[in-house]
Amino acid sequence: MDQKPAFGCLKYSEQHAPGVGLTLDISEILASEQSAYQRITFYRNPYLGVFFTLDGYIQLTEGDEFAYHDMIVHPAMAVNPQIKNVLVIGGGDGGTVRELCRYPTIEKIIMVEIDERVVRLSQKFLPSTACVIDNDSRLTNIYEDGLTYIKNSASAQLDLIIVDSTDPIGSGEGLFSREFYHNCHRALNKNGILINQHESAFYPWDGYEMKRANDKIKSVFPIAKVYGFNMPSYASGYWYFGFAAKNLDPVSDIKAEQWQNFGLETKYYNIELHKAAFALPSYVKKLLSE
Ligand code: AG3
Repeated sequence: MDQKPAFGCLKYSEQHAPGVGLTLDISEILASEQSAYQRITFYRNPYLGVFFTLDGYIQLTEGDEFAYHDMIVHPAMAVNPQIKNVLVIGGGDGGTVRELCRYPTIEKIIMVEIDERVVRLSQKFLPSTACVIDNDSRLTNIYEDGLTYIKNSASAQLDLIIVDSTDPIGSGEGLFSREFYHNCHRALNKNGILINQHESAFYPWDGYEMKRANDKIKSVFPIAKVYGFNMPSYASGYWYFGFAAKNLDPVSDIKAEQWQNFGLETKYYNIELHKAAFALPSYVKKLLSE
């Protein structure tokens, strides 16, 4: 993390718009394989540390994963600090379950990841995110398609579902379907919350998917908002999660004091930022309301 940028070395480049992209120096290619579901590649960058891609899109870098994983977990926990029973779909790198495991009050976490290879490679090259996998008795790992898992799950049992998915292409596509959202609604109890990876708004192809997902979630859940956060390694540097619920509003129902009593140190998340994250730029409001 403290090395000067290198010149003339191997580059990783990802296109985000015509003529616009993100380029990272590669100091090492750690692994590259085609699993049953996707091409998985792990690299090292001298500044951002280890990063990995699935089918050519960056999923996380050690340098900025704190923003993603703080924001996928802590807002829901601040809205309902009584959450005990959690389902995570995707999230094979372990960052999401790492943050969940910091709450002593959470009793049970099931992580359903389609691709065991993502988990095993993360355990090898990303111990900073994969550290709780196989190490916390509250956590059960299941290697299955989240779509199938939720279809067969019991009704009204879960306090929280987190969908830490890839983009809606390839193996992640079903996790953006109306059928999937219906099953999530059924599996959640009356105070249940669904958090999902919600793409981004600035570039039109991401914005198209963001709106499509939001329209479907709005037709299933009475409360369906999105909230944003700064994510330097993703397209436009800004990304969104969805917050959907049957009953709890993400801003007016926040339990600030109770959350603060957990005493967690967080590098990105705090209560003031929580409220601000749900305030959207005008062009995003327009995109989602049209
Ligand atoms: N999950 C993938 C987020 C979406 C990435 N998309 C993109 N870069 N176009 C990240 C997993 C972190 N636990």
